[in-house]
Amino acid sequence: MTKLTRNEVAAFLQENDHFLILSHRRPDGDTAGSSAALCRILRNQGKTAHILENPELTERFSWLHEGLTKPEAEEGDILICVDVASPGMLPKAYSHLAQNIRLRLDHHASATSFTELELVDPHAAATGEIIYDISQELWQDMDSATADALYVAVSTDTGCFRYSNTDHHTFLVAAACSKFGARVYELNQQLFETNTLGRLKMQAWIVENLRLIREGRMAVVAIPRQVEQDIGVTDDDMDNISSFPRTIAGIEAAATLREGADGEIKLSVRTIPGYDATKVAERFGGGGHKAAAGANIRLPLAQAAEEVEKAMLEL
Ligand SMILES: [Mn+2]
Repeated sequence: MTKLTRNEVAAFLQENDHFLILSHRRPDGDTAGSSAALCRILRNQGKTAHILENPELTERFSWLHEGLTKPEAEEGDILICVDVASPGMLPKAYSHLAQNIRLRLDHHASATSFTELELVDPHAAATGEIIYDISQELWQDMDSATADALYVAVSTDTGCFRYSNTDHHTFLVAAACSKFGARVYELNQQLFETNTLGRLKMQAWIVENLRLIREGRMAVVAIPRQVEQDIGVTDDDMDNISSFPRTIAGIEAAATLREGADGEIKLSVRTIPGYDATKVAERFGGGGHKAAAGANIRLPLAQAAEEVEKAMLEL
């Protein structure tokens, strides 16, 4: 595996053609927005570029990929993945493509190198920041659709610029997005200022059912699938729900467990500076960032919650 600088990635993109961009499973705003922005930047350079259709993309972010996707990889495609920390983060349908990915653009501190080339910058709050830097090597201008996509990437991974990963470069990218026509107000309203009734009901359930540990400085909440079904929440309603328990005053670290349709437990850990969430996630084969990390656990929900609580107490 060879590590590339932003300049070298720009040169690689200029020298090649026929790109296919992959996003991660349970796509969030960063992987959806970064893949859309990269695809648009490449097309603006006269390249042929597509995003591989992500079967798990939900309504919240699917508009970003409109007109940019194709259903499968073709002979000769140059595969690039964005915001993908390990082969396990690829949608299951595409795990066989992992070994053919040429370039990985990512910002996860805890990650597994699996591509021929990579640019991984853990200091970037979002992969969108890296895409922006690369775009500056290729295209000083930006159209409004690219600006929207980059704004979604950067704003969602920083909780609308509130998380500890936010720095001057994050704002610089946001400022550029605004300058080039990103619908900042509309996107903020849509992504951060509105809640569905289902999401609020789920938050109420979490408040009633979370378990406080370490004298109330930590919380663990385990959400049975049946509860999600009874409340009637969608995946969009649950987007980044794991950041919610951490917003309760006094809570410094929170773990949220969700039971998937296949029985697999999805763990998400959120912490304030001074803690390392990856330490809990890595215990279960996952990873991520210091402030936000996750893993998939193959245990019954109650047992998984117990194991997670033990790991949290060791933080
Ligand atoms: Mn990200």
